[in-house]
Amino acid sequence: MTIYTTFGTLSAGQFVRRTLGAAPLLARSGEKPIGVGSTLDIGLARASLAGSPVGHTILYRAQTASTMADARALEYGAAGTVVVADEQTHGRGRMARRWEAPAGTALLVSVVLHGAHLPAQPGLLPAVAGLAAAQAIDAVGNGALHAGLKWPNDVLIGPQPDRARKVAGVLVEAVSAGAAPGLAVIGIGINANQAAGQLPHVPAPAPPPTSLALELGQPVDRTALLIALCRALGRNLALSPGELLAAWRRRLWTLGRPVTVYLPGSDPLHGQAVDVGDDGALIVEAGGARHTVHAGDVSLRGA
Ligand code: BT5
Repeated sequence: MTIYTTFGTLSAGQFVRRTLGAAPLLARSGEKPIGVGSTLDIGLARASLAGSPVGHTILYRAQTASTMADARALEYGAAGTVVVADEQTHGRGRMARRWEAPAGTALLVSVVLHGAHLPAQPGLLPAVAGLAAAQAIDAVGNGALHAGLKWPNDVLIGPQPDRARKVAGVLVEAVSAGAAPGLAVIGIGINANQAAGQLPHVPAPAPPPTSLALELGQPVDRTALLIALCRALGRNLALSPGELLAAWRRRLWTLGRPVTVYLPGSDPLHGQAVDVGDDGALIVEAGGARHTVHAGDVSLRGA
């Protein structure tokens, strides 16, 4: 059975488990925001990434509605241009959801890609981006953090996959304009230095949020995280589809686990995630049949 659930056919209400309100996210009384003092050094990032496939050009916004909109407005501007913001007033998740992060605490990045910079299968862009986020987290965590991926777009931190917390999210927006080569914007939000009270309330079954600082017990350098992320994105875009899929499969905590897939307009599907296809779809075995899931929400269940 094949289930085609493109983002375009979803109604916003079908998957929104909770849309965050407009209330500002404040640290709990007496709790100091960990992120204060961790400034983004855009000059250092520009110098470190000069000539790199991703990040050769960095546009910085102290505040913006969404880096996705800024990157999209660049259209066919140089592929690999990065937009980074300290604060988003309308940060976007998938399917009309919100992405929330107090000013100066997170890494909020979008990258514009087109033409030869895109993988042959656009369905593999979440792999490029999710892997890069996990690799950047590895780099700043000096091996102390163990980041894994939950299909299609969550970056999680242990201890166990079904009890892991979401430290980052990936959003891929593909734009096709007639006969013009494809255009895509990759968005990545990494919770770097939020204190516990600065993270949004996220109801189950979505994974609870965390930040790198909470996991490490100390603030992280967002500039180092930005540089590591851009380098990892450039490396992943240069991989062959086979290499990319192999690296993604190794990081996907979803594979080999019991999962529940939330599909639009139908009952949740309970099964076993067995693989990802060449096009990035998740293959789930349930009720003796193989289901190919192209978009949706997946929660990991205890084994
Ligand atoms: C995502 O969507 O995880 C994609 C997030 C992409 C954010 C980046 S930031 C830079 C770029 N510019 C943008 O405007 N967006 C991208 P999704 O799987 O739909 O998850 C969204 C859900 O995660 C929300 O409905 C909340 O439940 C939860 N959430 C919101 N903020 C969060 C946070 N900071 N950490 C963890 N979970 C969060």
